[in-house]
Amino acid sequence: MKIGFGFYKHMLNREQYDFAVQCGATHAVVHLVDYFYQGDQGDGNNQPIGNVELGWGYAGGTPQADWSVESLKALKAELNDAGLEFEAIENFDPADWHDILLDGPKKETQLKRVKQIIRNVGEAGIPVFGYNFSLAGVSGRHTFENGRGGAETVGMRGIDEVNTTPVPNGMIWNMIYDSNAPEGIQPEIDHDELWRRLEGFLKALVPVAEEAGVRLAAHPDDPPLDYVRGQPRLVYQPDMYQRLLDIVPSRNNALEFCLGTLSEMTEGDIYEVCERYVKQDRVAYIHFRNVRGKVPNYEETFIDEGQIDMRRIVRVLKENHFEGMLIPDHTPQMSCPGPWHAGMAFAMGYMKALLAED
Ligand SMILES: [Mn+2]
Repeated sequence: MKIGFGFYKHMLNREQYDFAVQCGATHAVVHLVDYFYQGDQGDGNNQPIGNVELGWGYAGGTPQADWSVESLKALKAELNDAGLEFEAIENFDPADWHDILLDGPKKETQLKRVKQIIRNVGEAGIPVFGYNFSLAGVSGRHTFENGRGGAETVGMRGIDEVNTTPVPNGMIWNMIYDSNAPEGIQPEIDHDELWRRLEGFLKALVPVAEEAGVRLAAHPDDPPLDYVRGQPRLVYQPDMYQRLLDIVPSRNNALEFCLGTLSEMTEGDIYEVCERYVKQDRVAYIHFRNVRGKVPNYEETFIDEGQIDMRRIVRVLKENHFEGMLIPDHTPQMSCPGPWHAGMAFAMGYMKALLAED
């Protein structure tokens, strides 16, 4: 197995790459769009864009991601030079696929655009592309000082207004893609309609991904509730991942397997769930993190503090010959001058020790 490190867009520099390598990372996951935070302190996580709980502002003010082959190859060369393999990109830009998610008028144009992105990613030699087919995105959580030692972490204490406030027109994935959209809220759709949209997306994209040598990897819904902000969710119980895989039976239709989110779900045994999907060879990579509780009452924890026995997960992975990458995804913040980096370094050291065991 490989140990990876995730870089947000504003972290794409040599100091951050060196930090990751010092933590034991050999592989990199890159976000070319900063969804959550725009930090200029270098510690990844300290300047929220917009309203943290109700959604983040777009991106109108930040440059669009550059998906050209040259730019991707240049980034790959930078990572390689620092000693990292470029294993995956995580997430499309809402500007590139909002009408695929919403079944809007630009859907066909945007399908062409995301197909070209996948071809470019393949041509640059990047083997995995993670995505989350979601309207409301990651939203509706609160921050608590509930990690060990009072560490700051995120979670939920029941359903409240941040989970039920409808998504306004012009917003997808917490980001405003059209600031001139008519006032009002997005029309509510049902689960069948959302699955129909996903089916169209996968049937169009997976053949392109196969040809490009790229594995599309789906993240489950975080938090895994049936509805968030008035819109349905796709994968909020472990079995729903199977439905997604069965739409197009291909190794290139794969999973960005988030242990934390899966363990927050109200059904399933996390070890059996892990074994079930790894056995099918459909797990592209793993968000290796821990939580305590189930939706709608849970919190993210330090890697050794939550309800998942991470050592047992590693045993399941080894028994099933999983060869892919693990990344910490996110961790509680630690009380020191580098809260985000300290949390990551702690998780990385723990992972490295687990993988070194027989
Ligand atoms: Mn995750």
